[in-house]
Amino acid sequence: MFSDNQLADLKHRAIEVLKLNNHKHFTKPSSKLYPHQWNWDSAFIAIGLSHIDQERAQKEIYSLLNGQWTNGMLPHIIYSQNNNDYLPNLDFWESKNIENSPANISTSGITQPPVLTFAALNVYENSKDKYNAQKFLNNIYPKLLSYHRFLHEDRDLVGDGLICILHPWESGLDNSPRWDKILQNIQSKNLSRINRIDNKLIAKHQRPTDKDYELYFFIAEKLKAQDFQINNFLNLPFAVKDIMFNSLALLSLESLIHICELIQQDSSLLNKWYNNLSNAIITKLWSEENNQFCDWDIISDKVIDKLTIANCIPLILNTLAKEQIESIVKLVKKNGEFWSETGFPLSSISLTSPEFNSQNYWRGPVWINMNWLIIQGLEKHEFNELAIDLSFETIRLISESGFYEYFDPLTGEGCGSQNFSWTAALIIDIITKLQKKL
Ligand code: 2M8
Repeated sequence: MFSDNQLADLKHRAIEVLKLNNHKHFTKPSSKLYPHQWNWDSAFIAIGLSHIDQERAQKEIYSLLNGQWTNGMLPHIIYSQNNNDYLPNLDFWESKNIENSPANISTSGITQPPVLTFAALNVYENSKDKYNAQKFLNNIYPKLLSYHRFLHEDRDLVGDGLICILHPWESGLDNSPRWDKILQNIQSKNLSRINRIDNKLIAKHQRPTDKDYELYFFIAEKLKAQDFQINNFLNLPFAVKDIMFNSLALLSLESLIHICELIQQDSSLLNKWYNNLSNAIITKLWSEENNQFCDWDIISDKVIDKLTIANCIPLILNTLAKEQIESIVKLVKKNGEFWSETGFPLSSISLTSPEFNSQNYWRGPVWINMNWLIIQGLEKHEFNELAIDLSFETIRLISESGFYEYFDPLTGEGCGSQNFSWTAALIIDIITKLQKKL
């Protein structure tokens, strides 16, 4: 379907995108729309970089960890100074006033999906200079451990082993319809109008609504008012056991246990967290009624039963039952819920869902990190042919449309920002692995 030269050429173009977005020790998600360092973006970016420049991949992760708080929290944004072209800007979080935050770095006060530890292990595995990579793992291990302690202790709000997110931004899938009901139920007279920058750079219909933004700021203000420390979750506007976040935390924990073996550290505490989280995902976030994994809203104490690609991300886990694997594979294959006969896979929500919108952000478009995670899951459970088909469709989409942030699943049209870093980084990973197989 693609010649060796075509694959090499696309990879070369992807490397150029990462060069373009390189900023000192990290890579911006895109140069104008996202001019700072983002948490899970950097993890995906480090995976791509690990194939082409080990030193830079390691720097990407060191830079992210520099923003870590003393309670282990890894912020979703680490701000570069002197750039006020993004909202919320660094002053909004007032992180400098908070004891836990790093002294000389401005960060947000919330986190993002935990891909970092998985990425760090990938960087080690893809490295040429293993001596240096081992040193890297030794250096970052205490920070990774404290990060996971934060997730498994501070964010296990109910005490059942599952991690809670406190803001739609923490999910990474900001305006996913999974959050609609919770956001609709927030009754407040204190919503302030936000003078947005994002929708002046990108077509309005491709971004969240003004109301979404008002609610995002409102929820963040509430968290800020309590210094991002949670005493009573019932007072929070938003608290969810997010199925994708928990699956990524388990994947990352598995990587941390592996890192422990590589650098000869004791992993007994990690094994305890692993067993708790793994059992909790399988028993508490699997809905027999819907025959799918679901999120849980802890404030209303109710299941969230939307069907989005996030509900399929548990496929990356080792610990699923056969029926659970089969039900996800049925959803993600061609002519399933996310891949139409004539379109491009995988849409971010079910193509038949009433909320489906082919160009609006996380409410329909294809995102390359979602395809990439599903490819990892398919490979893990040996659906190799489907993994290769999805890899080639992802390559086709980018080679026809460019390195966009997201894509219309019906037409393939590129949406959001151009020259988007994780699109470039993950296609480097996909192509490199295909080149080894073919
Ligand atoms: C998007 O989120 C930011 C807020 O964090 C935004 O819309 O301004 C999301 O797609 C998120 O997952 C991503 O990490 C971030 C940067 O690419 O952009």
